[in-house]
Amino acid sequence: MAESISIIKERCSTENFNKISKIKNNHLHDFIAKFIGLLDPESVFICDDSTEDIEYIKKQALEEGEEKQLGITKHTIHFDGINDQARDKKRTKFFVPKNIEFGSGLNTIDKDEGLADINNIMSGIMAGKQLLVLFFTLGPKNSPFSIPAVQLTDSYYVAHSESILYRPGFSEFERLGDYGKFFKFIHSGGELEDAVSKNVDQRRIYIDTYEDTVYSANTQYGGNTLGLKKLAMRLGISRASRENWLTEHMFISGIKGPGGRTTYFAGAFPSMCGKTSTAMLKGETIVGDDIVYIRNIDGKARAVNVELGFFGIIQDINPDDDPIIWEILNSEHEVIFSNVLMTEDGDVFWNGKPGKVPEQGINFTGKWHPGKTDADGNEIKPSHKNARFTASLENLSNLDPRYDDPQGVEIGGIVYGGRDSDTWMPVFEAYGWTHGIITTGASLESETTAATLGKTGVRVFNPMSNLDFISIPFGKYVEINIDFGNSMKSPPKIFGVNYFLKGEDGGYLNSKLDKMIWLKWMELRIHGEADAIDAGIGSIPEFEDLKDLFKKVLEKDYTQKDYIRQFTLRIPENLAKIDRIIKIYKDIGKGVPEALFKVLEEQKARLTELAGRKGDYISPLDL
Ligand code: SPV
Ligand code: MN
Repeated sequence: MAESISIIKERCSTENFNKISKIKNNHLHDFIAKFIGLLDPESVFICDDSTEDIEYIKKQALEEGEEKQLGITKHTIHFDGINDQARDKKRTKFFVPKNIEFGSGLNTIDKDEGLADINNIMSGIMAGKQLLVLFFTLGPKNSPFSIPAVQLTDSYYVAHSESILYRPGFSEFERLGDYGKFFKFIHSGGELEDAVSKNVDQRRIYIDTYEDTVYSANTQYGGNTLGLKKLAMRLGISRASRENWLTEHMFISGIKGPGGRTTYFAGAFPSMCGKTSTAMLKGETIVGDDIVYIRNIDGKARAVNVELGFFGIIQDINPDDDPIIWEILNSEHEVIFSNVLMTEDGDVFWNGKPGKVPEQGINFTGKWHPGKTDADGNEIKPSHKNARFTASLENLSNLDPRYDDPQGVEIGGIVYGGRDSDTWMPVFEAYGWTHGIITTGASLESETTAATLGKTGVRVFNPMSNLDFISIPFGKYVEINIDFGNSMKSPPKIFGVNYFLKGEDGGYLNSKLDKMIWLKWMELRIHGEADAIDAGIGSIPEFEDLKDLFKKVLEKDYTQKDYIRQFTLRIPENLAKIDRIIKIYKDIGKGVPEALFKVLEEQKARLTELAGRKGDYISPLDL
C-alpha cells in the first residue's frame, strides 16, 4: 500500500520519515500506518538505534516525569501506579477465532469481541502524544533463533527499558527488507496523572497468537508493557509449537567442570525459588536469567537468551548473597529502578537492603515514612515486593563469553525446581527425557510464600514455571516438550532440584550455597563422571561424590548424617504428589498425551513396590 507510506509521512518530521524510508518493508509500513490511524498520535518518532535516538528517549523519559534522576548519573527511578505493580492476569487474554478450540485453563476472548474492545479502548488513545516506533531482535542477530520485533508505544520508560533489555533491530529490519513474520507490540499507558496510568480499570493485555500481535493499554508495569518480554514469550510459545522448537521460561548458565570445561544448563523455577541465584552462582557464568529459545541444531539442543538484560526483583538483594548484582546497582552502569523508595539525596532503598531504613522518601504510594499504612491499615513497606531493577547483562563480570553466539550454546542439562518443604530430594536425575519432562517439568509445583497474598505453604501447580505464559492448550504444550527431546539422539539430561526441603524440626536441610554442589554433580553426570543410585524417582548422588564436591568447592565436611537426612526417599509424600498431578491433568482432559499418565502410573507402581519391600521412608544407603 503506497498509501501507508504517505500516512506515515504526514505525522513524521523529515528526519523521522527518512529513517523509516530506509526500511523497505510494506508489511511494516502497513502495520505502522494502520495504528497511526487508530491511536491518532500527534507525531511519530522512529528510533534507528543511534546514540542520539536512545539519548532522546532517555531525555524525554525524564522530561515527561516517567523517570526521575537519581544521584548516580546513569541511574533513574520509575514508579508504576499503586494498582499497577504486577502482571494483570485477569485482564490478559488470548484471542480465539471462531470455530477454534483453545483448550481449558487459558484466559481467552472471542477474537472479534476482543478486537472490538481493544479498538474502542485504543481509539485516539495517543491524541496529543508522540508515538515511538522501536525495532529489536529477540535472540542474537543473524541467527537461526532470531525473531525481529517492532514495538509501538507512547511511553518513554517502556522504550528506554527495552533499549537496555533487548538487542537493537533497526539494521536487521533494513537487512530483511519486505519480511512479514516479525512480532508486533502496541502499547499505550493511556491517560496519565502524575506520570502514571490513570485508567487502570480499563487495563487490557490482549494477545493475538494468530497475527503475532499483542495489545497493551492503560498500564505501565513492565510485565504488562514490555512487548519483548512476557508478551513476546507467549507469541514465542505458539510459534515454537508450530515449528518444533521451544520457548521456555528459563535461565542459562555455564557450569565449570574438570579441566576447565563449561557445560551449559537451562533451568525453570517459579518465582522466589532460586532461579536468579542459580543463574548467578559464584565461579560460574551467565548467559541469561529469564527467557530462552531452544532449537534442535544438528541433533543437539542449542539455546539462546532471548534478552540482553535483567528486569529483576530487587527485594533482599544484598552484597553477601548477590555480590555481582550489588556491584551493578552501585556503580555508574545504567540502571532503571522501579517501585523502590527514593530519598531526598537521590539514593534508593528497598526491602531487605542492608543499612538503616530511611526516615522518609517517595515510593509508589507517594510520600513515605516508616509506619505508613494503606486504607486497610496494613503497613506499607519502603518498596513494593515486586519492585525491580532494569540493567544490561553486558556489564556483568560473570557474563559468559558465548552469551551472544548466533548458534546458541549446547545445553547439557535442564533443571526444574520449586519450593517444596517435604517431597523432592535436593537433587535427582530423571531416567530420560520423557520421564524428566513428565515427572519434573510437567509436575512442577511451588509452595506459596509470605511474599504473595493468601495462605502460605499452599502448593501451586506451575508446569515448567510457564503457567502464566502458556499460549496453546496445556496438553499440547507438554506434548511438544516431549517430542522436542525425542527428536534428538542424545537430548539434554533432565534434573529436579529442591532447595527448600525441611527436616522434622521444620528447619531447612540445606544451606543456600549447597546448590553449587548440586550443579557440579549434574555436570559430572552429563559427562559420565559420577555414579548414581536408583531411587525409584530417578538417580541420586552417591555420598562419596558429594563429600568430595563439598570439600573441593565449599571446603565443607559433608557428613553421612546430612546425606541421609537430605536424600531419604519420602514415599508417601511422593505418591501424594503424583496423585495431585494426575488429577490436574485428568481435569484438563482433552489433548493431554497418554504418555503422561503412563509414566506417572509407572512411577507410582515403582514407589509402591519399594515401600512394600523397604518401608515408607528409605535411607539412600538402603536403596
Ligand atoms: C516474572 O514474573 O517471571 C518476571 C517478571 O520475570 S514479569 O516481566 O512481570 O513477567
Ligand atoms: Mn520471568
